Amino acid sequence: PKVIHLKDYQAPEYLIDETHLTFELYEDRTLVHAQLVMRRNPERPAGKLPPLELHGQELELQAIALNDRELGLGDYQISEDCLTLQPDSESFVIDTSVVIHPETNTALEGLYKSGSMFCTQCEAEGFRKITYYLDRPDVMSKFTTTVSAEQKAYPVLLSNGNPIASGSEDDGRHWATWEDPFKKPAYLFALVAGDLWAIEDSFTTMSGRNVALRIYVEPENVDKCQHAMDSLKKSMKWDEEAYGREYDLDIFMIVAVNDFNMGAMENKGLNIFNSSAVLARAETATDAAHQRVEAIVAHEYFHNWSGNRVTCRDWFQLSLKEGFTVFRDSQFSADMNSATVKRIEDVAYLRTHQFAEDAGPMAHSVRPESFIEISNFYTLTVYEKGAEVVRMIQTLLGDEGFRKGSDLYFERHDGQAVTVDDFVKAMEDANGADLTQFKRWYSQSGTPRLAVSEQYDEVAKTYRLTFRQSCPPTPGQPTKEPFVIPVALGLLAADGSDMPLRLDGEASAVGTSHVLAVTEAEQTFTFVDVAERPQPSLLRGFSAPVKLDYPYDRDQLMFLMQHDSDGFNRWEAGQQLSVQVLQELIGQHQRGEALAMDERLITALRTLLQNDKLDAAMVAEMLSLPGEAYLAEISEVADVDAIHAAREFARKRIADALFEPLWQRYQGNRETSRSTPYVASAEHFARRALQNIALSYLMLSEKAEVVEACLEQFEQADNMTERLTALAVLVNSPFEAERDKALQAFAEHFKDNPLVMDQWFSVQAGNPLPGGLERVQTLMQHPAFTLKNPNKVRALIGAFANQNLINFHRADGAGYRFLADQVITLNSLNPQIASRLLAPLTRWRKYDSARQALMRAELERILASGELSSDVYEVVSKSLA
Ligand code: DPP
Ligand code: ZN
Repeated sequence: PKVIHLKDYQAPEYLIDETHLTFELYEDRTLVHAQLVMRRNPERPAGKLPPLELHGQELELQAIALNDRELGLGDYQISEDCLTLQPDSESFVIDTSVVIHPETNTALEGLYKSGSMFCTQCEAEGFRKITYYLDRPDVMSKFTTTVSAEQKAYPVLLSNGNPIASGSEDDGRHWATWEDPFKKPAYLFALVAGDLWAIEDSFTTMSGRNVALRIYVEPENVDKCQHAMDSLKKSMKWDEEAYGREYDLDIFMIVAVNDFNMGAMENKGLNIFNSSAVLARAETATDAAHQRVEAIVAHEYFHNWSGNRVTCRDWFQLSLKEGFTVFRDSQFSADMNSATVKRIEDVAYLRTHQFAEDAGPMAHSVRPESFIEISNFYTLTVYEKGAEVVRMIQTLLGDEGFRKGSDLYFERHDGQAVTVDDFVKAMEDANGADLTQFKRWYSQSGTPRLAVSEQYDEVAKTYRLTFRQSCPPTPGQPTKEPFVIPVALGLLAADGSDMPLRLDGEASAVGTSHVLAVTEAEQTFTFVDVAERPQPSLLRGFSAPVKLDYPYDRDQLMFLMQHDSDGFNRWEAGQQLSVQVLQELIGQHQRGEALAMDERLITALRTLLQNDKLDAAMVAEMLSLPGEAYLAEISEVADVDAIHAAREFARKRIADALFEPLWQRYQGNRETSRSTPYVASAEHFARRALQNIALSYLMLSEKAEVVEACLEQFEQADNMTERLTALAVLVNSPFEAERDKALQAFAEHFKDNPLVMDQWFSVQAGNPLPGGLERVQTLMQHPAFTLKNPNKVRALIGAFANQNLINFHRADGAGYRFLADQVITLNSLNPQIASRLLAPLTRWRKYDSARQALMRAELERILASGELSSDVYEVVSKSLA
């Protein structure tokens, strides 16, 4: 397999001004005719005409013509992924006809069938499975697309842009032509044909244009689209207000499909979504699913500017659009819901999963230097860390400066395919800033550590903070240069109030929360006029994606938990306290001692529960102990048994000690749920979150009244949030009869709803009780399960390997063997899903030597299992390197 390097980038030799496509869809084949109006790229050196190399994979070429002249076998060469010919003029037209087979395409890349409908997924390099083309994002073209299909089975025919013509034939077929007035790269192409219904709405843009909005779904799902439609309209308005970005076509369409590798895809004017990211209503989707729909609808919509109008020059620049767009959707979600809770969720996710990626064999920078298979780089690093990098730019430049920078970026590069450097340059130019050193965040991989020490001088009233930054070696990067780390901080007085901050050498105070830019390996900042010894509140709002190392003791953490004016840091203090307490328990378990827990954690949580003025969502977040995967990530050697035992012990201790206040909170909130209809809004999410975490603790008491309450909630709840939690706590409980009955009733009731069945699989896949692997193996035989549907794979196998650590890592290696078997099967069915599923095995260095050997052996077995896709090959070979 070939390694592709950023440093080898060259602009294309030829450009495609116009692309005219015709698709004839049949049940056993599809004919694609492409007419490409091409010319030599004036930006490449003049002279002899270079050969034209068109990308193409798995295409059956029927005919090819150059300027209307039919070409014969000697006129071109075809290899596995390329068609080469020699043009004889600066401008020319190529016509090709190919046959492709969407009906057997299980990789879900290119044109394929999901159920009875045809749909496409072209990002990153799927368009080359549709027709011969310059399938690279810096080739932007105007597309016209005609689709023809049998009218009865495929009444709806869609592509990008505006519909310009349609008609019927005598033979029962019909056709439609779409024209997209905006130049775009091929990865944004889309086509859909199916028997779909739409819900319709409209949006008036800030300049007064009317945009038709349509969400297309299979007929049985039209009652589950309203939330996505509301989210779309909110997104359109928000992007006008927050970024001054207006929508540009007359119509915006979303289509929901059941078989989809990703969450969704931002094709110009025709977004194609995984149905899990569109469909949501109270009875079938949880609060989390509602929030996910809102966020993904927004994300894809925001791509219309950050991705489509301004796109990427090459795939190494993927974070240009993804990091920026994730940042934009996180700002949107923060504005729509609770900003602090959104930040907590994002940081918890980043630290658990992206930090693990940074510490593993696939670690790469936000702008990678090389890849074998670009699909493997749609990663947490490119997306989530990429968003953190954009967030740090905003923190350093301020809100206004950041907006000036983004305005300049969109204005300067509209209609272009650009780089991360162009983005940063716009930020610099709009602000007169120098971000040269800052750009190391794009080129250096790994999670930096930031160690902090302090010194208070009681006589001089000065307070010194010394920062030491370092970054561990990562593959290909043994040493690193210092980053620019923005540290937002405050200093708390003994009464819990924020002290005014004045830095040595500055004339006046800078407020009570301030951003220091740490730029050197070691750097000291001195605050003056510090009246008393302060408690530092560091890295407020998680102002940089680093591992902070400051020796807080538990009393300090309890103090910050109560008093910090920064909501994120109040939560963070609670998390740190929990981590310390849990690590102590882990140590006791490892030494074979009886477990004894520091009761201060209980005291702190009791204080929280008794304060009914606190935001319920925050209380729920603070009651949630750090997850097992996070505890594994921060361990030197992850001892899954000790982690599980310690965390379960702590949960039980909390449940026993706080039974009364938890029971009160539970009952009060459940009563409200019973008497109010479901509303998908932040306030109600918060209330249900607290109710549900209370229930999950209470069940640990195994008291009859709690089991009864749980069953009542399971049976009577009018929404999936309450019902699914009740089911999950039953599944994880020792009440076998109640559990089996509930599982059966749930499956019977929702058997025709695949998204709900996904949740049913997930709840069981995550069950930590012994026998997890066998349960998953049995569930794979369930009629609702299939390896061909990515959502099912993720819901059952993915959830097992990623969330059920104690069962997946069982000491005999059966969990690893099982996962490797699935990867080997999926390698030929769907390489992208196979490769993603592999992630837990790549983390082998985190475990004890016996498990390391077992995990490596499975990776070796995959490597030797036959012909591997480039996706799986890259991840396995790098993991073993
Ligand atoms: N559809 C994926 C996303 O929006 C890739 N562009 O992130
Ligand atoms: Zn995206």
